[in-house]
Amino acid sequence: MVQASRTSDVDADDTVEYDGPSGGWGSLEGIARIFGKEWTSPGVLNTLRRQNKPRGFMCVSCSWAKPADYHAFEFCENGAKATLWELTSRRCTPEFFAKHTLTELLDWSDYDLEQQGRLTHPLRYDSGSDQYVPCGWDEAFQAIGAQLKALDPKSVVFYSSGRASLETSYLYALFARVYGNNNLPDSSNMCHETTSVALKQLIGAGVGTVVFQDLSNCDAMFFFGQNTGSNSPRFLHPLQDAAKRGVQIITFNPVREKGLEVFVNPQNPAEMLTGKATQISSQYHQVKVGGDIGVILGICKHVFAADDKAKAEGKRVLDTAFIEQHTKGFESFEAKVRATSWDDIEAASGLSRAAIEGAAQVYVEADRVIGIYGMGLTQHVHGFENVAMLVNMLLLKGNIGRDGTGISPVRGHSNVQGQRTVGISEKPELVPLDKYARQFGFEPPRDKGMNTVETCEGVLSRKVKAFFGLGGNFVRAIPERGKMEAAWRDLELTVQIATKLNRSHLVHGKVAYLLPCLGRTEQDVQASGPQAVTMEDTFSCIQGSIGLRKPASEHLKSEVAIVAGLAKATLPPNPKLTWDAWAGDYGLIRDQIEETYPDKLHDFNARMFTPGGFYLGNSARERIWKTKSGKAEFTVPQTLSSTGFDDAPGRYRLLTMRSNDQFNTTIYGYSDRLRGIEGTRDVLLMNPDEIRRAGLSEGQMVSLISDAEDGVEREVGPLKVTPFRLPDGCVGAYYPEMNPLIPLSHHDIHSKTPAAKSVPVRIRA
Ligand SMILES: Nc1nc2c(c(=O)[nH]1)N[C@H]1C(S)=C(S)[C@@H](COP(=O)(O)OP(=O)(O)OC[C@H]3O[C@@H](n4cnc5c(=O)[nH]c(N)nc54)[C@H](O)[C@@H]3O)O[C@H]1N2
Ligand SMILES: Nc1nc2c(c(=O)[nH]1)N[C@H]1C(S)=C(S)[C@@H](COP(=O)(O)OP(=O)(O)OC[C@H]3O[C@@H](n4cnc5c(=O)[nH]c(N)nc54)[C@H](O)[C@@H]3O)O[C@H]1N2
Ligand SMILES: [Mo]
Repeated sequence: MVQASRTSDVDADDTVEYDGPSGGWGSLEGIARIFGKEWTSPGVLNTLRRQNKPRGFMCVSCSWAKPADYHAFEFCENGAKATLWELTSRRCTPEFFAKHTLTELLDWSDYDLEQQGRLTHPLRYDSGSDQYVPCGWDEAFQAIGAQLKALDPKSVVFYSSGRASLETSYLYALFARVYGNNNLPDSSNMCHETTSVALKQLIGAGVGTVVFQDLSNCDAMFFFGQNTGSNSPRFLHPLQDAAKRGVQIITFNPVREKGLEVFVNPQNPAEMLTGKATQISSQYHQVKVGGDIGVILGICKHVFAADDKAKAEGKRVLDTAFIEQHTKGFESFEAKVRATSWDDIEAASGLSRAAIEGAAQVYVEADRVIGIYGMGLTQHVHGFENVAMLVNMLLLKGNIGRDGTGISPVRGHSNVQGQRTVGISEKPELVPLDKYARQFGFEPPRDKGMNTVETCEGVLSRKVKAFFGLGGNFVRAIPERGKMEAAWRDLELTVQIATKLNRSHLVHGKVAYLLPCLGRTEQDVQASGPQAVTMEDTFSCIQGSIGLRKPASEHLKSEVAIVAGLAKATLPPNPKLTWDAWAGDYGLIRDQIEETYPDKLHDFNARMFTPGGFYLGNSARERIWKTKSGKAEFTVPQTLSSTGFDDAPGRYRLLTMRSNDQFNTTIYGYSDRLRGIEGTRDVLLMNPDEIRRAGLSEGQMVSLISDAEDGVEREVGPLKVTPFRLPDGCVGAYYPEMNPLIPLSHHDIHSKTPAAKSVPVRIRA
């Protein structure tokens, strides 16, 4: 095996570990294990062959780029799993619901619920039998519409998960606003909201500045808290190319993630036969959970020291011209960095000064640097500061707005970034409401709506009366499960639009509907013929997607048709709101989107099949800073730890993780192959020394209790103590099982993103 690490802080000997590379044969076996022979049948292979290609369909898993010069198979292990999950031959029919009450199904695991397969019929909750019973579409629309008309619009919430297309999202947001609110929380509120808020404030653009080509033009990449091997595996190809070019890849992650260590390209027969792996990270630093502010501050401190030295020789490390012309707040940032001691930096980060300086020297020497990150930075109480520190670091050497440089948040859901582009937001200032008013002849609500955490608060305080879920699994993805599920029962109305059964469909309001929709792989035929939809990837490129599979059931409707049907049944007639025509021809929806957003989405219908997608542009990439000051802004960190709580004896930092066998709350199976954890998700990961210090032993069953100082009892268990290479003081366990431990108030201060990566817990033996 290739030795990936130069800096390893925890010994591998006594821990569970997978000794294969990411990719390779293991990834093919990973697919076969879950789907058996089903996955190599011709129909399925033909579908997979069209995945992520021009005029094909865009993967329902992550939002990684769909490049114009694609591979023969432009899908990865987990993209294939996500597709196959939708293509399953299993069906969750009215007969299934006739056999099980919802109370009974509450005891089923997430895995078992989704294993029932695709939903086939629109369903209404029958309180007499405590079951879902089939109902007609029109009956559902009329009943929901009548109830919405009777409710105060401000008490209704329209959630969306980041999978719905641009066309659906645009109509959904329009429906909410004409109805009378901006209550449009989305999965991004639990995910990269930190990014949207921080980057908007600091560089004037709420999304990443990097484009796909930059990956081929950079000299170094700094990777913080993103698990490429499981969550965006197609990213491993450009990473492998970069590593082979000699690009320095410097990783900071409390977990030694396989995909960031070694990779065998499953599409390269020579690599597959010889097992020749590429080392991905040139340095791998196991930072303490919540230690990134300290790390990056240390990097910056070394940059200043190197700059002092260079000055003596008449040179500079800092890009002083850039700092002068383009930034604000440099002096106070510099003062703070110089004043912070290495002792404090080492304590906060859990890394040695030498290790941080080793990483920083790469930054000093590289001309073009990209900063990449995921949930490891965003899901903390001081997540904003995490992102701000990465911006600070990049600004020091003008690493934003040049080819081969920039900041690159790796977005999650396949269209989560796109939903924001077309109006899904609870923040009215981010949406061109005046345009909506003119275009559709109504007065849009101007007051701020509820985001995810505020929705939860509203459900608890009974201010929220009705909840719509456009996809997703809200009650399972949010924190504070105990209180939330109980309060959910008091909602007057819940409506879920979904492909598969999940827990959010069981935890329902007094009146409840479950409306089954087409998946993205399926053919969507409307009045004007077969339809296409569009998605935006993590690099701000928009591309069309066409499904060709026969729908899972003849009773399914498209998401567009469902939203249009609900809107029509709810809203007073308005000749400018042509819901039927829009549902009959999605090209007409794109015309409306173009009218609302002419700068970015002009010629939408003509450009939607541009190979590789068409680029929306990014002002910060052009060094136009749409911030309050008109400059890119340095931030002075107020703390070195992003956890938001103090260390205390017996208190651990819990990081909640995704396995290689899951997509968010969808559990495909019980193998976290790349981490060597097999057969169960009920584990508590901690390093062997920590196990001993806590007086525990390997294999012992324990539970975790929340250590928030709010007096609420929260406990999850039993969990099996499992030795795993993690820094001292940190423990790991799986999302969503651990969500009951996260207090609702434990979120990023600025964006309210739940702080799922550093939760204060204690162990109960
Ligand atoms: N197969 C698959 N693909 C997915 C998903 C999925 O569940 N399964 N989910 C999709 C979605 S919605 C999203 S948002 C993305 C999520 O993708 P990621 O952003 O990769 O999110 P996570 O897997 O939650 O964890 C990120 C990494 O952060 C590390 N980490 C935790 N705490 C810290 C810290 O304090 N500092 C640092 N530096 N690192 C830390 C963890 O060890 C982990 O490797 O993936 C998307 N793609
Ligand atoms: N502790 C902890 N909590 C977290 C996180 C964490 O890392 N740790 N991560 C957070 C993040 S990043 C996110 S994005 C959220 C995820 O939160 P959500 O996006 O709400 O959850 P998902 O699990 O992605 O939703 C899965 C469900 O979507 C439905 N579905 C699938 N495909 C379709 C479709 O095409 N149309 C429709 N209408 N429905 C469909 C299926 O019914 C499936 O059960 O969770 C957050 N919660
Ligand atoms: Mo996400």
